[in-house]
Amino acid sequence: MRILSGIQPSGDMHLGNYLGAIKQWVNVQNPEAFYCVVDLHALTLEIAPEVLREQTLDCATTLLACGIDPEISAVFVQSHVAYHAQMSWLLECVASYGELSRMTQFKEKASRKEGYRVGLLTYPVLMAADILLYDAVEVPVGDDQRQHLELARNVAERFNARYGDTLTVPVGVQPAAAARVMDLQEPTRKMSKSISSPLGSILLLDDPSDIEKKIKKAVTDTENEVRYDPENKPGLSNLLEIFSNVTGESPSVIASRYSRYGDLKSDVATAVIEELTPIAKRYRELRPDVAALRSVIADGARRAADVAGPVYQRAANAMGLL
Ligand code: AQP
Repeated sequence: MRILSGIQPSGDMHLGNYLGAIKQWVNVQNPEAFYCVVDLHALTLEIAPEVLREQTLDCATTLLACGIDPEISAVFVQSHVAYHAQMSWLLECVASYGELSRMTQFKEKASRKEGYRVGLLTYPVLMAADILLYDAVEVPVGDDQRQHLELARNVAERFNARYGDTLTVPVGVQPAAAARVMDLQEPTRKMSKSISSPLGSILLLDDPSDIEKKIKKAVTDTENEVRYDPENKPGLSNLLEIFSNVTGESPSVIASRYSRYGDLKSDVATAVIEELTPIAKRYRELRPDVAALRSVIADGARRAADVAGPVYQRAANAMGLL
């Protein structure tokens, strides 16, 4: 099945990226799956060129370390396939200013900085281009991307209504548990590369002792009943969701086995450490071989361009470009 998803090289990858997105990518990978490091998106916020370069390679390495097999799925860097930027312009002429300015992430990020970049407003259109260029049927993403995915669907439907049936309308797919992993210190906010505090996010390359410390210090509540209740007990429910994603059991069933927060935290820490240790090990093996990495992403870009080129052409023709 045709699948497309992406990740920004905007910082160190965390447990939310893995449980909400990358783990799903591994499970559904197939020769029609395209996974990209969306470096153009990372330019919407301040980022030093040398940092972006390194983080793009870090991010590609993480995908491989998590289990994406480049012999099966295509792993590539967004800016290496110029159709993304070209398609984005076509779609900017289909999307409306009003719908972009209503995006929650835009409002949040724009409110934090005066003189924000125009790309911060238009980035969801670039994301729509990323998806629609591949005729993606499914887009496995975390819950935080639900609104952007809806925009991609609306833009595709509007394009088709205006210019004839041209683009595939995709659906978003979320994991059963931990679709939105919350910050461990502020459990009403999602764990994020660009915003979370050091104690609030578990990084994929954290040492086991740090993972244990962060989970033990995770903010819960002043009650002592272990219960899955995201509204009233967001911190505890977040830990139960993480545990559920790792073990496959439902959060409520897990909760019923515990009477003390401390015991639950210990077991969550053990489960997360077991899940992440092989990933960190593989990452450390792969990351030094930059030539091999570059060869993987060059091959991925060729495969991506073979698919994206004809779709771009279809859209350009439909709009009347010569
Ligand atoms: N907390 C999360 N829980 C579940 N899934 C998540 N994703 C991100 N955070 C969580 C999913 O990871 C994929 C890549 O998203 P991203 O690169 O936008 O990740 P980020 O950590 O959110 O990065 P930033 O730089 O901090 O971006 P913004 O500011 O946009 O949040 C996506 O599938 C996403 O759903």
